[in-house]
Amino acid sequence: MEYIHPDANLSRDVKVSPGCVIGCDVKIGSGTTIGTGVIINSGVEIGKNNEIHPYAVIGDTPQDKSYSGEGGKAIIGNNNIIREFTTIHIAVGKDTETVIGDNNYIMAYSHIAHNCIVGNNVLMVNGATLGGYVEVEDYAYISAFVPVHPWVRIGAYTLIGGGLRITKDLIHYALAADSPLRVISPNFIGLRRNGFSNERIEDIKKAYRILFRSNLNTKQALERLEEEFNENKDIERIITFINKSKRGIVKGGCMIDDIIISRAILKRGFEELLKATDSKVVIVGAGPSGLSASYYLAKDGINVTVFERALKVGGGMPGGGIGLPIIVIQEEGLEVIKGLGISYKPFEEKGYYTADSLESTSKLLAGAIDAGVRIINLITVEDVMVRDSKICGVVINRTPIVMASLHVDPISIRAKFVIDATGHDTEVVKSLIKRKSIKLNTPSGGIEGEGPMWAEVGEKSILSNTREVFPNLYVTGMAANAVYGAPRMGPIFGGMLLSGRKAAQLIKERL
Ligand code: 48F
Repeated sequence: MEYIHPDANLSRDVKVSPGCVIGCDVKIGSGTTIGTGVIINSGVEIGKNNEIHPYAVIGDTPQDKSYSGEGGKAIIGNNNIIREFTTIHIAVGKDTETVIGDNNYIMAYSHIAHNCIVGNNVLMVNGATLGGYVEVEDYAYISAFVPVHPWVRIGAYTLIGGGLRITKDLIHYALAADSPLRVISPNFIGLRRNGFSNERIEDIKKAYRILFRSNLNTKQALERLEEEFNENKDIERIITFINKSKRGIVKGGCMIDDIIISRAILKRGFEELLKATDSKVVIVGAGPSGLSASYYLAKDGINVTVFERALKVGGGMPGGGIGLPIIVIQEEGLEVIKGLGISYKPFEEKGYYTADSLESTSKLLAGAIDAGVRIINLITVEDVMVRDSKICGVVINRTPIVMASLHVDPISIRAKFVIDATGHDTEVVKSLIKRKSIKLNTPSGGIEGEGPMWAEVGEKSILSNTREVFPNLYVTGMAANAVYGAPRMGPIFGGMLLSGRKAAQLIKERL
């Protein structure tokens, strides 16, 4: 049997199921149904057409130590659905209220603490829990088992992902997820469902970008919003909401957006290529000699671009000898190795040192990049530019285009000096001498061709072969020996590094 206090004021058509207890001075409006075992305590006013499901407890005393029986209220509007075992408490403080508006759907096991203010059309999924004094604006969607910290304010049309703790104010229209909670984007689906036009959504998106994606702090971002949005009610709501915030707002954090990733790649990638179009020195090939030359030039503040055909840089260095990741350095090369912080070990025979080929490649590369070298990979230099019988740039194309032999035109890059560091293939020099009129600064006027393996001679001759082979075109590394007809030398790398350094010195003398 139910118990209804004689002083309770229920409209005539209110349906009360068995096992309910309804206290003194409770008011319940027409059309409301009350399920089995519901308890509604003194101080509660409920409007029309609400559905209150079994075992909900409405109007119990606040779970707040400061409450001393002063008798606050809980006021509930119309058309709410309040599901099983929901608890809603009266307010702390005389003449104060816990308020729930209209058309809210409060699912089973939810809790609305003392002094909360819940607007209209709010959805609280099972187990959502509002601490004391929480304010929830219209159309907010609070997913299952979200604990909301006392005093937090949740703006209208927001969505908070399931099980996530919210301890700061959440601005209007936000979709919040992740732990710790962050604003992912505007709640696009919620906004569209609730009839927001594309223009309104676009403006909200722009405002979010200013708030969460610019480098402005909140104060600066609010100023920018005020400047940029004139009489825009949606944005004004956000501004007012943030200005009133005492707890601070849930921040945007770093949002991962696929299109922003694309834009970042395109913008920076093209910026670098654009800068490369006017380089002081272009080095073709990011093998050891090319990287070494680039390092010594950039260290002196010279604008250097290295174009590398391959995906990976380092040329023949990372492969060491027969794929064992070890290279040999002779005494003379140690100075460069030490300068780059590469570790080395003396071998049993005097004057030979070994180093890890991967460490050597990485440190050489890092040294060059730190010095300011611009290295662009997957670019093949397929020709040179010549004016007044002098080299004045290179012609480049994307390696995949070249590999696929596609008929796609290349573009030109200006440079005061070019270094051919393409190794055995001497590709830059080869592209130059395709023209019959061209004569190189070699005994035959052409490429002399690389000699068979002979490290002793190869390492000695490489420095004298590192020179200007045609006006403004230098050769370094294995390309130098191949052009001037000296031997190859296998996995000994001191000569390559010193050759790069010499090429840099020769050019610096002319700048
Ligand atoms: O071959 P590679 O390492 O040349 P290196 O600096 O060093 C030679 C040693 O590795 C080794 C040796 C040791 O005694 O003899 O062979 O003289 O690096 C040359 C780089 O140039 C790139 C190529 O992918 C490699 O990474 N390259 C070649 N042709 C082009 C190019 C081109 N046309 N455009 C851009 N990069």
